[in-house]
Amino acid sequence: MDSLLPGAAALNERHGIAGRLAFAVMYGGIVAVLSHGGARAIVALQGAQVLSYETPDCGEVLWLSPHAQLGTGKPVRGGIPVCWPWFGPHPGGGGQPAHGLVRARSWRVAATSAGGDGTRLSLDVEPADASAAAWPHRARVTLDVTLTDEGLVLGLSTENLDAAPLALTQALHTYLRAGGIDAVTISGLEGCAFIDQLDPGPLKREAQSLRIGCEVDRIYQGDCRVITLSDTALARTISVASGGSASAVVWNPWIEKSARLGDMGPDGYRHMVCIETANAGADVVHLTPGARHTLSAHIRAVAHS
Ligand code: TA6
Repeated sequence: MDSLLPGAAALNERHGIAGRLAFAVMYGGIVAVLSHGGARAIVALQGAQVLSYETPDCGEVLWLSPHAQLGTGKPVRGGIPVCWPWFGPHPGGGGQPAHGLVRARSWRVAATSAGGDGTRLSLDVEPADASAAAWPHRARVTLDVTLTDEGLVLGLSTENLDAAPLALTQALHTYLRAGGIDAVTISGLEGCAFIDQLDPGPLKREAQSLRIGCEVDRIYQGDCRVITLSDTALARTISVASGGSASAVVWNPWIEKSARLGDMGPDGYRHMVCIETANAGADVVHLTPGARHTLSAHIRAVAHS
């Protein structure tokens, strides 16, 4: 984490909003705690990563590794990691980190606000100079997190500051909490073509709603704008609605990969499913000089009546 990062007290002085938005130290780093209408969200400045989203009716919506620790130089597993300016392995290969350059970077507080419609935090980051080799572009990237009565809304905006066009893939890599993997059904992908990352080859097509009973790693292409996870164990349905996207990712590492990852906890794979709002696969964002694109995710949890 950047040593120049101002402390929580200084951030509260400048950006805190009584009863709505406070900065604190949690998980070994500085986080913003957003409150609105009984709901709460926790956002780490490291990686602009949402670590928690709780609602009065449904409790914790997101899954977070039991080993979550900020300031280690490694991304935290869980919550909503920001994958930017590439999704997955670096397009050019080589020793670049998976899922881009900003997950372990310290982001800057750009603005905060609170009103009847919600509580909002804006964070931005200048990609490290070291990125010049990995991604030779000048761009401004901002994450807006808004906690409202209708859910948690994220907007990941990229503005091309260069005189040349740029190409971008990205994702809001949302880890949803599940009561039990055998109790969840994923809908909204029926009929969508997908890249099976575990079985590369021609596109496959989703025939029906999805149950998870093995490792799943799929990049869906096309109109998958509202994906829902129905959870009979937690008696709730979580919806993820996207904007600025023509792709989505569904991932569960299952048993063997979880063991290899080492930060999933003893049976973490049974209690999470990633439903990721993305520009991935063939869904590449091309920005001309001065152009701006926003990838948005609206996450909402509703208790079963
Ligand atoms: O979004 C799915 C995926 O690309 C998987 O292939 C797996 O690598 C996952 O992301 C987690 O990536 P990470 O770099 O956070 O371990």
